[in-house]
Amino acid sequence: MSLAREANFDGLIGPTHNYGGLSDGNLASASNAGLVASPKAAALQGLEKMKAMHEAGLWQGILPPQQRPHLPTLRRAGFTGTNKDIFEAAWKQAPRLMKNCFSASSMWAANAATVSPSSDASDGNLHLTPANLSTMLHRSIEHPQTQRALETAFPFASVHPALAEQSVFADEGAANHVRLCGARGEQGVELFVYGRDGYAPTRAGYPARQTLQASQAIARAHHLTPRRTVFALQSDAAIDAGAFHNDVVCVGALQTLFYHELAFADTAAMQADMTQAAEGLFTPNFVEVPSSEVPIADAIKAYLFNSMLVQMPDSDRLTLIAPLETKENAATKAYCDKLVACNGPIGEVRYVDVRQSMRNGGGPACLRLRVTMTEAEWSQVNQGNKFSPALFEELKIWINAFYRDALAPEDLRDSSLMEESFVALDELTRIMGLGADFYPFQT
Ligand code: SUG
Repeated sequence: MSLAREANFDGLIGPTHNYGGLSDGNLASASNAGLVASPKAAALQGLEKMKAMHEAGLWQGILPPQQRPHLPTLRRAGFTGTNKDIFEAAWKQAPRLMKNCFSASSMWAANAATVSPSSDASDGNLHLTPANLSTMLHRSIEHPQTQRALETAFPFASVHPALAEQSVFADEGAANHVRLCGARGEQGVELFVYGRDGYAPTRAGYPARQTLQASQAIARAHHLTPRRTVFALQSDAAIDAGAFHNDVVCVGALQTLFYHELAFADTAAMQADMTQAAEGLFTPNFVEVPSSEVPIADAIKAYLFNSMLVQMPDSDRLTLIAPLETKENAATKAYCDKLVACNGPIGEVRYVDVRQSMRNGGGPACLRLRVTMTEAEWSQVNQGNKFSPALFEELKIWINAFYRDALAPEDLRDSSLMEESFVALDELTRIMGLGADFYPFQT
């Protein structure tokens, strides 16, 4: 067994963060559409969360934002000429497409990829598959740049291409994937949670974004051991209540799976399958939150489960890093108080302010991609992708210099936003050591 730990790689929030109302089935995105966003406050909130995790002694990484507007998508849609020509013609002829090309959605790094640590893979490699995010237009344009970002950050790992961009293979990454284990560097059990069979007729209600076929393909590509791999169906009730990803109603770490009573279509089967898959390795600890204590509407509004479940150094119980909204909701606050008072696996709840992201349906867990690595692997991660106090200071100055305090929907029509964003990202490639032609606008 090699020493291994879990790192959180957070998506640095980009300069075009705005409330576009682009995600059907994501209640926060729909209800906050058109609000004035603050890209500066958003990026600083994200950065403070990273700092807090780093200071707590956890491994912390950073993934860079993507180029927005995404001109390659506009070129594929027939727009030609200079960047400014494309910008102006696209706003005139295809304003909805343009709004999609402006989203800073790559901040939600839990959707960047599915990750399997080397201890789970029979070939002994760390595997990452960028998510095709094919259900939502604004997210479907992320994966080529995500792949580039992951190859840069993890030069030693097997970074696979995204799955076929088609409904049968719709994939949303780690937001629908949980890994449990006895100890980080040991063989674990990977739970893939899907919302639909890709070959079945489309269900009524909100879209189910993850298919069984996508999950199975990733498990195969990652060389996972079938008897240590579990597939479980999300419940329609959860999706229709606004759980567009499973991580809105479920989070797990080490032996503990913390989830809402309504998260799974068949909870007893999920428990039995997990217990069987973990046989000889560890005993899963299921912490199920009943609707009678936390109605699903409160769980989703307050994002209780979209928390990070981490083990702080020197602590034998887990810590839940929850959004402030969880503290402000009577039902979720009461539940958290009870959770830490009893002698269960979760011993502490800390609250963080990520309100700018929350208004688009992205809590603390959405903002990070978990990557379990050995110390040898961590030492090979690109230095510029690792959080450090010096990088924090440099990024804070960079954000304060380039990001707007306020961004209203009509501000997206101003081509100077594109220009200043590209200047900012160009500077970021230097700060993070990402190489000279990292973004499409640089080539
Ligand atoms: O895909 N919101 C994101 C939120 C992703 C949250 N991630 C996890 N649960 N892991 C989404 O729906 C809204 C963008 C807008 O409306 O402007 C958005 O894309």
